[in-house]
Amino acid sequence: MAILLSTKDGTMPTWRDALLALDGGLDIRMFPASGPAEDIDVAICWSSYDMAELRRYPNLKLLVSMGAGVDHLLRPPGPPPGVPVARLKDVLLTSAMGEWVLLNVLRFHRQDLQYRAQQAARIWRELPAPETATRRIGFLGLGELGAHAAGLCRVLGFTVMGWSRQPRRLDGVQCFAGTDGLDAMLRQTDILVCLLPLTPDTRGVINARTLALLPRGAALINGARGGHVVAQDLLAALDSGHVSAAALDVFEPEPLPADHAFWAHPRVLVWPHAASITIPRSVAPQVVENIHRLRAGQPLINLVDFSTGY
Ligand code: NDP
Ligand code: OXD
Repeated sequence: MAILLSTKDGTMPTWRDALLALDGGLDIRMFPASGPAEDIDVAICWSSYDMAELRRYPNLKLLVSMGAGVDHLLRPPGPPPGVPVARLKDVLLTSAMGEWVLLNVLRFHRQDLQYRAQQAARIWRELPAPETATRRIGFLGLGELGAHAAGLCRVLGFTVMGWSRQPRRLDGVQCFAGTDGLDAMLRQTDILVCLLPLTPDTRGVINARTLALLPRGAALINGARGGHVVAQDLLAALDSGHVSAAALDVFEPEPLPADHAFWAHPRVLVWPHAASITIPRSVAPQVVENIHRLRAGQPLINLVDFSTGY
């Protein structure tokens, strides 16, 4: 039994060492040196991996995402039939996303883009300072990341709302669900934060229709996946002034092409999918636990529900 590791460039040895530190007996093969195909029972992959390749391993029993998202593993051709997929849930992943969301919420709330533009023009001018409680932050997605980031915004005193698939109850957060709930939340959202998984239901959720529901001057923060945003619709909303600014960490495709309008847009903050980066030593315990559970015939943890896609 062996583990196939295929990670982002350069991180493979770090992943291998983090797993071996917990169980020195693991047989870890770093792609493409996978050895005999029959040996592989677990594959740990990121989006650069060619999923069709997985069909080569007849004894594959578990596929592990190297991130919280699993859209890269589920899109066609998807995992081989019958092979479950595990995602990562990790305190450092969650807290780093919280920091990134807060950074951008505060930039927009405190009009940092306007002050930077004033600085470039050497303009000394005080802008109106809205109270925190009057700033309404709407979260798309109230899962591991969304619920945590919403909690941070609440602690700072913002008015916080959130939208999920199933109705949720979160302390101090006004919760919405379903299509009607989405529209109702958007109509009162000054800063929209997307932390949804990318699924057939959520692809393109930020589009001309939904952006138009936001109050004029609202801002967008997308830390989820590029496929959630219809880029041309966002650019049109930015150019018309309906959307005042956007902080974007994720794009479709990635890397963001050099000639894409987002790069040079004065009111778009571009990040290179770095809002929250998986730290192998932090996530290794849950991966090793799943490997042990699999081989002992025990129930696996953090499994993806194929019926919802996350
Ligand atoms: P979770 O699975 O824990 O939470 C997903 C949330 O989205 C849940 O609240 C879920 O609703 C909601 N949701 C899913 N589908 C729908 C829908 N159709 N309508 C309304 N709500 C929906 O995910 P995480 O919080 O862990 O992660 C979210 C995403 O963040 C990841 O999938 C990944 O794409 C992205 N990510 C980005 C990173 C980066 O660095 N940029 C790093 C890590 C993750 P319900 O509560 O009802 O289930
Ligand atoms: C993730 C990511 O899904 O890094 O964890 O985007």
